Amino acid sequence: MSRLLTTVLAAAGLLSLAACSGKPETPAAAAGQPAVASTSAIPGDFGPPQGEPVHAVLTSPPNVPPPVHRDHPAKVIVDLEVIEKEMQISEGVTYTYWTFGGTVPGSFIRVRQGDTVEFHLKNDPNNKMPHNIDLHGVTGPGGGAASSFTAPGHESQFTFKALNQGIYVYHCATAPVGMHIANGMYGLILVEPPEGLPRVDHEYYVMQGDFYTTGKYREKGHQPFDMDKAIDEKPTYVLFNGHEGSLTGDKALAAKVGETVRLFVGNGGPNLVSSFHVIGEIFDTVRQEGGTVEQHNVQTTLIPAGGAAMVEFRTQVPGSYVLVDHSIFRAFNKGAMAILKVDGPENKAIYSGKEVDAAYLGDRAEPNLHAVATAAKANAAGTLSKEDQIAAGKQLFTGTCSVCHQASGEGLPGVFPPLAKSDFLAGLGKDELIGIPLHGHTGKVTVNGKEYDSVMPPMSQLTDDEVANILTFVLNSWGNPGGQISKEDVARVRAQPAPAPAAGH
Ligand code: HEC
Ligand SMILES: [Cu+2]
Repeated sequence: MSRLLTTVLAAAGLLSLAACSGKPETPAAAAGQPAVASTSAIPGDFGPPQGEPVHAVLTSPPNVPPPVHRDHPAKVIVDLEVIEKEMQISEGVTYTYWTFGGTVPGSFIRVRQGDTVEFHLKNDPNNKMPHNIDLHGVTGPGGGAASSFTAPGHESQFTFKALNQGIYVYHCATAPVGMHIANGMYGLILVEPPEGLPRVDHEYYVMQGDFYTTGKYREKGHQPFDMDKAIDEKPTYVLFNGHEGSLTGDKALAAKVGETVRLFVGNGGPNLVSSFHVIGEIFDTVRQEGGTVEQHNVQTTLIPAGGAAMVEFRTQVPGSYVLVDHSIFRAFNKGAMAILKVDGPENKAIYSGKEVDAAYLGDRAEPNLHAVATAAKANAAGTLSKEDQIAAGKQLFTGTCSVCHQASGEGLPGVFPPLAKSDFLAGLGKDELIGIPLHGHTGKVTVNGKEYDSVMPPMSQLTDDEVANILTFVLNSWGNPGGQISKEDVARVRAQPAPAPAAGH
């Protein structure tokens, strides 16, 4: 509205008034645009496309297409195909995603301000649902949604001029809109300023989204979408780039010491706002909300649902930098974690040493849950052996219990009791043992002649088969008495009321 007004005033030559008052303003500057000659009265319109039409380079996350490097507006053709497909959301857990281009988030699109974009949206004939696209970088009703409604096996076309520079979310807007977005239908389009963005060594594409499955976090097998959880805004997963572990282990983002990194960080939602933070880095520059104002020296930047930001920093010391949503349960208990691995020489003057703490990240840094997935499959097939359970339990123990009881099971003197050759553990009945991870433990315990009086928090986020596998591993390790716990045993104990905390405190 105000831009329109400015444009109208400029056309009438009325802005000279502002110039006289010592505050020169061009329509372009008023709209936060660089002062590039515009051939029409509409800011960001640099005239008709010139030269042969070009096909946009589309990339899958975390990759970003190369800079445009063009000094004139062009006609850019974007070909995007909607694909519905089953993929892994977490180790051993599958989900039916709806995608723009086969990935979550969808293909990254990069154009130049003033470009005329001819958009082709295809809906794969094997798909079951109609889809469309609303690009926040489009000026026009629905951001293209109404013009792009496409049934399976069809293709739609519409054209828009990219008037405003910035980093914009696109998403499906077909009813039920929330469900289409929750299934992964979002991505980013970058509209470069005419002169391009400042050069950096690495550009990466990271997008957060919240997911709603009928089963619990990491509950194995195929998990359908849960509409009730979505309406209540209670996600099962909060993820970067659509899958747990999509940017960790050997898929981590990479840079070298002294290099500059630009992250295009989007948030597809559908519900949550992201408190985007990189553990161990300070953002030198943030273009918050994807706008043109640059903010400096930022620790955590808010990325609204349906919003994006450009985040830039120079790496100074090597190590693993952890991208999180600093609403921190989402990082440690719902998957919102990614890694930027920086290689290069130490600089002890900047930072003394001791890298990522394994106990801080647990199995999250390098998910290695293949044994867990194997056990889940065997479980489903009814062929689960004690050996499968022990192998899976060992992985889960590393991620969950070893922070306190240590990988060796020896505990920490005076703080965390040992599980290795624990006489206390050996004396417990099956149900009492199962009750410890389910309900936690408080009050005095004496283990191998030493007294502990501390608190073990309940680990009720673990599923029945996870608890069964962990305890079977513990019972069969470090000189403990052996035995086997089934998931049915755990379900039975979980259904019982929690016992009162042990006497003695
Ligand atoms: C946050 C730290 C922490 C984590 C994580 C933790 N425990 Fe514990 N655990 C404790 C503490 C502290 C005690 C002693 C509590 C007390 O003083 O009453 C304890 C006690 C126990 C005991 C009884 C004492 C003994 O040594 O035999 C068992 C069994 C046990 N934990 C198993 C587990 C298992 C299995 C897991 C993983 C699912 C786990 N714990 C995770 C801190 C932890
Ligand atoms: Cu859709």
